[in-house]
Amino acid sequence: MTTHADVVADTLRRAGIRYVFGYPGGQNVRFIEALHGSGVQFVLVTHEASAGFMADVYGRLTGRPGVCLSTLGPGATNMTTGVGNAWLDRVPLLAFTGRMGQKWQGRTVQMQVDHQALYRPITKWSTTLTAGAVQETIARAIDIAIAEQPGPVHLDFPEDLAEEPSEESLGRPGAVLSGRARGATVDESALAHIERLIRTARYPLVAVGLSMNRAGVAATSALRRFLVANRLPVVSTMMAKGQVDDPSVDFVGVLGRARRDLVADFCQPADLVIAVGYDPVEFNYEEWVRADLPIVHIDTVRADLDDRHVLAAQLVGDLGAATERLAEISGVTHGWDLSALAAHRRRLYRALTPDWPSFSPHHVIEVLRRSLPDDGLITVDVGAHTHLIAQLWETRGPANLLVSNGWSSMGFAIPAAIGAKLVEPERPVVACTGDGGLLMMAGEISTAVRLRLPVVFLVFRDRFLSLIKVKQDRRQFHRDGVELFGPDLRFGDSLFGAPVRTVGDPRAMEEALRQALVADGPTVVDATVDPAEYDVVL
Ligand SMILES: Cc1ncc(C[n+]2csc(CCOP(=O)(O)OP(=O)(O)O)c2C)c(N)n1
Repeated sequence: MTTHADVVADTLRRAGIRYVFGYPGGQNVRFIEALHGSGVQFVLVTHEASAGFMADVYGRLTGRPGVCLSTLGPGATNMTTGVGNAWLDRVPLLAFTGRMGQKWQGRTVQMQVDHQALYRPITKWSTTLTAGAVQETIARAIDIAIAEQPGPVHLDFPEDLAEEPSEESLGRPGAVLSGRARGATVDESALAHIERLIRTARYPLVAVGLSMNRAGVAATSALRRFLVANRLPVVSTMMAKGQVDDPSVDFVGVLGRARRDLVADFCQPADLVIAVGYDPVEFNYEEWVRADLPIVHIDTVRADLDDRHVLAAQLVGDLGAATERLAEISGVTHGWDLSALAAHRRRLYRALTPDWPSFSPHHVIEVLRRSLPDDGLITVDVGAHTHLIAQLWETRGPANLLVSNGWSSMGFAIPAAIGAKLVEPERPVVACTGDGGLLMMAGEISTAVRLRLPVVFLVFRDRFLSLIKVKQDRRQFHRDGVELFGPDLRFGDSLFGAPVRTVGDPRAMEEALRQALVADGPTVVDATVDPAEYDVVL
């Protein structure tokens, strides 16, 4: 007998999906049983938010929707934090929630809330699977999830439907991925107008954003050709950094992060902003572009800009096609002093690496960079350490740094690293997290132990929610609610069986990383740092 749950499992497999990350309730057991042996592996996590984060990373790295699963009510609410990440970081994802049988709809029932109302604000579509339309609904959900801008779709899966026999035949043609929905044409008149604007500007500045991460390697290289041929200075958001922080490119720095004032100083003369794949969800135009400074917006969706700002032109559509055409523009003359750019980069580096006597966050970042191979991938949590990593870390490639920045959720890095290691087992993967982020997601270290995943969990252990402490200190407020634990707290030698290596200086950290990067299971590198430098580097 083929159940509706079998049909779901088969449809996911045929869409090329290999994992469902989740935390079950009684309502999901038939679905999990259907996944058994189906080619789609169920990965148990320790909190549903992690299931969403892992599915998000699966979506980022593969371009196919990541899939997560929870039970109803509290499982569904827990999972929203991870699903929201895919919503604001623009990642294709399918979120399945179990539900009571159809006869209980609208009744007062233990654990039951309105899942559609819960998921509507953080998904592109929220619906319920129904008999006879399972393959069609999932195929549509996948198309919606991957269409620009990508995002999550929520699918409620009633318990009785999962159990019932289905009339749908497995592997029915036409019910699988129909491919990424992308237009490949370029609006010629907008492009010609943009080229005129670039050629007449005296100080054209390029800004790159996270949509470029979805445009593929050919688009990255076309963008770089355009930048190199014309020697145009470029800024980026944190998520897009890997697109352009390359020695071949005139990279100024990351917007809105550590020592943003120095980046802004260099950009001061700009008289045109050419924004490529710039998604304001990471950092609004209004936060850094003067109202009189014209903006050219090239993205998959229209610009979100207030009326005081000048949108000089916009080119909306496929970024692969747009960047290819930009790469044809050469011989742009401008007034930027590129020797001043080299001096600016040195000044920025010095400002981010103050001569500090104690073991400090920037030392941790430098040791990690020296220790991690070029193809290494880091996932980054949210906190003071994030600001410093954003500006200081050399990414050495577009898909080497994963962070939650549209959603900006603490707790991302640990599950994200687990998801990344499952998708790309050959690459070294390091999760960089504050101690606050660690405490939120510590349970997932047991997931890495169970799956025997050699992930390095690098903790910036500074005892505080430093980003919030810095904000309190600057306003001379009390340091209430930001101290996580006292100086004497010890992590112990292992966490759920993963060795913990506590380090307090660069040499010890280098040695700990050397061992962790060749280990056959997870390691926690517990870097005890002095957060004092955050007062000057942020
Ligand atoms: C889920 C969530 N809760 C709260 C915040 C607000 N927040 C941003 S950074 C931060 C402090 C992070 O502390 P920690 O993980 O120790 O990193 P640190 O700032 O010390 O580097 C907080 C509370 C958030 N972004 N996400």
